[in-house]
Amino acid sequence: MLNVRHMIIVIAILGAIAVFCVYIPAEENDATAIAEAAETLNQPPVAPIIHREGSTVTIEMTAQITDVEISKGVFYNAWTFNGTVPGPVLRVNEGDTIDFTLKNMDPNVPHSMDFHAVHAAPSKKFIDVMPNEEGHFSYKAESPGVFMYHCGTSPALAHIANGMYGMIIVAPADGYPSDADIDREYTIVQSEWYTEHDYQAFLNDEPTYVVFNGNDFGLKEQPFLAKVGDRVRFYVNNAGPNEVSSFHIVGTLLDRVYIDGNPRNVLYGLQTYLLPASGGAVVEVTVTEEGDYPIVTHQFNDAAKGATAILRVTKDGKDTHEPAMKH
Ligand SMILES: [Cu+2]
Repeated sequence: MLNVRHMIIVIAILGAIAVFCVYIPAEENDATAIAEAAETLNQPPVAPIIHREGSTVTIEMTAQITDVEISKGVFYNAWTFNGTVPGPVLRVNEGDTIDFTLKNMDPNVPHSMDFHAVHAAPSKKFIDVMPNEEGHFSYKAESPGVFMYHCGTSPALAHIANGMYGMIIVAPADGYPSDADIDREYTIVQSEWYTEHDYQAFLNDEPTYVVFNGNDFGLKEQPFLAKVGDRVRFYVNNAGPNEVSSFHIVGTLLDRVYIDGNPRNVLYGLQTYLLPASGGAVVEVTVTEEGDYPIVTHQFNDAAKGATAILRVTKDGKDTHEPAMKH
């Protein structure tokens, strides 16, 4: 038999549990619930449809749920653009009109598109596209550069941490002053992976992996390649959502950095360039000797969590297929 004192203790415990539940932010409940609803889906990647007519570029992308390999044998049930993380690299020219369609293949969650490359009223042009529907939007790309795009549906933190981001390059109308010197070009998107669909981990900024181009192994197994003496251009973007990137290439200097990829924002001879969350840059380097040049974020806790790539320099620019240098 419970006596009165026991009853009071039980009621107090139940009350405390009730109060605790009430104080879990609604956002967190929403994010967890919608993630659980989608967890059984694995939709094969759908290629984006991109074509140009004069100065109008038609781009059709999908929001979809796809498993992606973030470390060897480790898969994340990601929310994606077109089934890859990062999403496809988009290239348009300064002055182009982007005629954009987002098809939402996710049966459970609305998604949206926020292009950092355009002027647009977010409440009209970056709005949610409901499950199994499509949204159509038109923008002008008036500023050249290297920009992030991402899903901005609330809570944006969950949509970005789950994989919905990528890079859009708006090529300057008159090019970069250094165009004629460049021998090859590559793209790098830095981002974080957290415990799968764990909104609290996203909030706490506790990434399990920090990666270049979506995983911690691809750019070590298949290094970027260059020939001795080449001038190499990297289009870089830091998708975050939470970390900054101290972008650094071991064994060379950043001869030129165009901040956010705008040719008017040029810096010379840097050792490291700081990319804020969402920030981009065009980074140009010269490689003078054969060998492996690690590319890192110089925040070495993040480099140790995966954000390392290799630029392999050989006599003929072909891969030696040797194991990559560790850093
Ligand atoms: Cu989304």
